[in-house]
Amino acid sequence: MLLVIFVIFGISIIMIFPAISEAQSEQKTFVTHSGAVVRTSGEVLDPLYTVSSVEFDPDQYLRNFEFGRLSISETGQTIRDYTIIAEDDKIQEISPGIFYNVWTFNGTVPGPTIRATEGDIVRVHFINNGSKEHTIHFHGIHPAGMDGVFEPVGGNGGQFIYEFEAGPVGVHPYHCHVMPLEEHIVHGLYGVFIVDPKEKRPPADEMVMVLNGLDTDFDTENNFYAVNTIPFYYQHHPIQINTNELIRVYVVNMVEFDPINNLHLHGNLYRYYPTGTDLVPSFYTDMITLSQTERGIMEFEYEYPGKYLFHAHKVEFSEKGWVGIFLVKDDPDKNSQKVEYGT
Ligand SMILES: [Cu+2]
Repeated sequence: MLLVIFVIFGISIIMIFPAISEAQSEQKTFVTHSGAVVRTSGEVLDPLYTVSSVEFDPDQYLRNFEFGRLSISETGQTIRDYTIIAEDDKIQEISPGIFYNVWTFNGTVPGPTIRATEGDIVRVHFINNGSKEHTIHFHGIHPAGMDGVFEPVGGNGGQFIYEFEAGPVGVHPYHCHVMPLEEHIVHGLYGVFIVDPKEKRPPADEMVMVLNGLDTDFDTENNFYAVNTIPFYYQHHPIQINTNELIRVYVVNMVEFDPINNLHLHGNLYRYYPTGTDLVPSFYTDMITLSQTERGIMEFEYEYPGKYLFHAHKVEFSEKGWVGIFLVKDDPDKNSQKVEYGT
């Protein structure tokens, strides 16, 4: 009987105040420049141009390396062909309810991690499907004409082929170099380029961490910080590793606006190779400091299982998203599944 009264009461409330039940799922509706309609109950930052949105999986990005399409030159040199497409009209939900207009290489921020061996011919087929001019500027050694600075590639299908010999050994960023540079980088046009030594580094569980920030209110200060774009992602989805297994992290700092960033590992220390150019580590530490595009390789093993934090020791950054967890599992059989690379 009581239930019936409640149901009748509930229905009459909805009949008298129909807006109440709708208000809870109220959505904003936007008409984009292309005429498409977007609905969201979240905030929308920066103009929307299209409805295409980014599908970015930080778990997948973490251990994904692109070795290119392989061929051999007449002189016997390995050629690696990659295709990178720039776009500047994607929408990404970078935090629950926060939608941001990201500029992407191959549809994501960061763009693909491309990988070659020292001395290979790297050939990047660049297509600019954005509305603005873009380029790819690789850090490393290459001819002036391949530097991605003075030859902006026009939007709406402009093309350029970057070709150079991979080197030096290490981990290098690549990014768009069109002015105003800050805008092009902050919106997400960057990625990682790894050059392996001819005699490979020891097998390891390898991963890429791009430290980045998001200025969502355009006041040239970051509102969010992250490792691999999504704030707090690896805190909610800990990175699973094994005890006594060699872990190798390629870390690149792409945070703009803030002069420095840093990386602190809990319950452990790592061997650190600045820029990865030397095969002998320079430091044994739990703390590195990185300025813009500074990068390096960290190597470590965990002896004891459990959860360990890694984060910016600049506490403001970690509290705004730049924090993660390694979940170390005791799995002695895992050694047979070590990641092979350089093929
Ligand atoms: Cu650009």
